Amino acid sequence: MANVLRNSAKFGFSGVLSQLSIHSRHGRECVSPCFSLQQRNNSTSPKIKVDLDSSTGVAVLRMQSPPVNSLSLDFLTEFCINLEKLEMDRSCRGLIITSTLSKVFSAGLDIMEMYGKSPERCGEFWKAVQEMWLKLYGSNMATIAAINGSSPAGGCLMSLGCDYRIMADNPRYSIGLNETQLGIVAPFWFKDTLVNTVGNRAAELSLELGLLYSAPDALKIGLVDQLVPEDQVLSTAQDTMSKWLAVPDHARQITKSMMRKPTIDKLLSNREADITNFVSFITKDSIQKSLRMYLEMLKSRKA
Ligand code: CO8
Repeated sequence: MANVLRNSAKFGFSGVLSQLSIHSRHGRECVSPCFSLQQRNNSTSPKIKVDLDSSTGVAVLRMQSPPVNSLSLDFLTEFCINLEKLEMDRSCRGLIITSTLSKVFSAGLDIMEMYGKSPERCGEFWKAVQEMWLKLYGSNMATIAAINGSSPAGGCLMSLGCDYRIMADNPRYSIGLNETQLGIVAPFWFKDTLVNTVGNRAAELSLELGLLYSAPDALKIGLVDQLVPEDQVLSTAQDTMSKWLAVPDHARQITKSMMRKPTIDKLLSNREADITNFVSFITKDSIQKSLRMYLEMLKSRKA
């Protein structure tokens, strides 16, 4: 599917749908799609697992919400609660975020959260997306994304929220803010975060074309900082973290705040308007129709 999205700039959203229907999906077993989607959304098992090593002060947060770690309201709530706990824990100085799933870091926002939902629910969802970014981008901890699979759209945003990104050196994995390919527009704070990471020109190309970059191409534009063999992503993140933690916390934190605060403040002072914009956009008939087509296509792939 990543290839489909990467290669479908010229087709737009409906093109993505038609392309999707002819691609295999890593041989996953086919069961009723309606049932499996609902089953995933209603799952009460933890979507996040956190291990804090008190001897190093480093926590590893593992996303474990099959099939693709999509960012549902439940997922985001759990993610934010865990982040807040770690933030308040004085023994925790560094955070590594990774995925337990093979081939996927996070598929981004959960599309089911944006289809057929009331404006109130959409607003609640969007507030949780904002919260995830605000907490991560503004974290006092040193943060590293250990990207061990594909990471489109909201998954890319989560990675960009970290201080450093290490990705598996696998050209089949992709990362990027591909929103325009789905006919939707990345909000200003997605854009700002990307500009802060890769610079204005690369961000402009990337956002307008909705580019998904292979891991090597992501390294070339600075979207990720380092590629390593797949089985070394986590250990490299741990080694790298020790370098970040060798810097005195207060100096690193003040510097991080100096770099990121203007971007954070921009969202904080426009938060309600941003929610209103999202709700009015996502509940438009035309956008809902596109989402419905997308969901029908997902079901038909398993019929
Ligand atoms: N949300 C919900 N379900 C998803 C999502 C998602 N984002 N992505 C995949 N799934 C589901 C699939 O439908 C499939 O379901 P089922 O098993 O029931 O058929 C299952 O997860 C597995 O998917 P794949 O078979 O495609 O898994 P692969 O391992 O082949 O590929 C990928 C994994 C590469 C992650 C692939 O699924 C992918 O590229 N997904 C794209 C997801 C996507 O489109 N993300 C964009 C979401 S929008 C966003 O994040 C920002 C929006 C900003 C909004 C601004 C508005 C103003």
